[in-house]
Amino acid sequence: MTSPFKKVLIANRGEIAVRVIRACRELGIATVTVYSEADRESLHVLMADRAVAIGPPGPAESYLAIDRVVAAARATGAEAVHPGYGFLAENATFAEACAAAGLVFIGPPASAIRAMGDKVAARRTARRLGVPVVPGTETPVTDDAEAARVAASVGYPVMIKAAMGGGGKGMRLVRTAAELAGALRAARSEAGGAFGDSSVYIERYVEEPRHIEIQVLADAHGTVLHLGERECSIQRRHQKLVEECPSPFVSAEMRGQMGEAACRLAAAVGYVNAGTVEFLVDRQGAFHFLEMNTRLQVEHPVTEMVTGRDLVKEQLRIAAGEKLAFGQDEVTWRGWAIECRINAEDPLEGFVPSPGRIAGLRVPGGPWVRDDSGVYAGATVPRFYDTLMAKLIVWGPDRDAAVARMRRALGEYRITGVRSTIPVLERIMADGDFAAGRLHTGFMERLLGAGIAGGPARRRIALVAAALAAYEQAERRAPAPPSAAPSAWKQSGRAWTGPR
Ligand code: MV4
Repeated sequence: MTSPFKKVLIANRGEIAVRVIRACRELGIATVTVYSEADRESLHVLMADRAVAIGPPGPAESYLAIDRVVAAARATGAEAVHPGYGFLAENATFAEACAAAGLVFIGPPASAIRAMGDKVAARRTARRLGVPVVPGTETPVTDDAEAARVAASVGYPVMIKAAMGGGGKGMRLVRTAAELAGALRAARSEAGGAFGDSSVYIERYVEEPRHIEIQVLADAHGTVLHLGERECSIQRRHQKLVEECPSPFVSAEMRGQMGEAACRLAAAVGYVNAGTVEFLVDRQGAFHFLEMNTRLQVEHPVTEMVTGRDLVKEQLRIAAGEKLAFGQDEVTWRGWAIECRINAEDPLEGFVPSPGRIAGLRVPGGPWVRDDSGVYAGATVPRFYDTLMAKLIVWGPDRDAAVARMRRALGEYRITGVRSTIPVLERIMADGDFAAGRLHTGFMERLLGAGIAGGPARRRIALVAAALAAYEQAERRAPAPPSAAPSAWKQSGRAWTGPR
């Protein structure tokens, strides 16, 4: 078998850079990574064949600096660049800069990135193709009167979203006409600040939606196919915590319909490489196109485990101009996979980042357990980047087996030195609604609202209120010193590792 490339530069860091290095190595491709001063001893640097220092810790001067990344690829003789996710992965200017420097961008054409980057244009494309979209505007809304007309016609509540946004940033829920003008102003200024474009659009609000996305693969020879769905409804503030494949809600018939819609959309914008089409699914089970992510996603491993296809290898082969070696009828789904995101965050302190040195680390293993990690014992989690340290992925013959295996694996996980999301992941896996597959986007609010212990929610809230009142009274009598050790309450919470 011939390698798609001889040498690839990975323009990323952390677990995804490691994931791409692994695929390259199995294909006989030499790897180069870039790194910032904060990542001198990070795992992707230790694992790559070569690593190039590109600047200070701030992403704007390193991982987002197009000229520095391109220069590193040229200097090391790389033929192609894999952007991972985040950073420059959905930057059309970067894709063009790679091409101008004679480098293959391992991702879609710049034109497809742009076509999907503008969410209003993407909605229009979907509608033109007969792909269901949430009722709303076909062009960005400019003045208050027009917004009021649109909102009244689609019906309240509505959502205001940034045209160049995505992933939930800059969204505003508007319940009544009276709130509209203020929300519009706030959304515009937020969008302008975050995306450099203050255009916004309006959609009818879908109550308690589920977030289900379709993985697509397209080659440069006109084949577009899908690898089914991922269920991503377990999120907190638009950060996914748990993903699974398949979704407990999706029948073979619905998978076929969503998959066909996703492929049609990808084909219409000339998509090539791996991409993901996001849908909102309402309580009646109807799906609506939301947006397309023109990159490899964090949660891609669950699709790999169930379809048996290596998405990063497919990306490399597609970028090298190879034809997809299988057809839609050869894509099959076997068993169930679940992914948990192990973030350096403190779930007992509102999920604040918990960067620092990992003192101790013991990762789970055993049958059908996959550890996609960017860290090691002794490594430092820098404070400059996102908090994802590792992903824990398990496979089982059915959903119950996968949940049991994930609970077993989380129970084996030990990380010291930094706080992690493991305790909250254990709670999700132990939850009755989760076990029953009753998932929706309000799941985490309900779970976190329920507090640390078990029992009826209202009683626990009363209990916490009483404890707080007693604490405040004690505090007034004897204020705690500023650097006091964590209270017994917090310590017991942190020590809690879930039902065994
Ligand atoms: C919505 C919605 C309800 N109605 N759009 C959040 C992420 C971004 N990609 C879109 N999001 C939503 N869009 C309409 N018209 C509710 C959400 C939403 C959500 C979606 C998926 C998963 C979790 C969520 C949490 C809050 C809001």
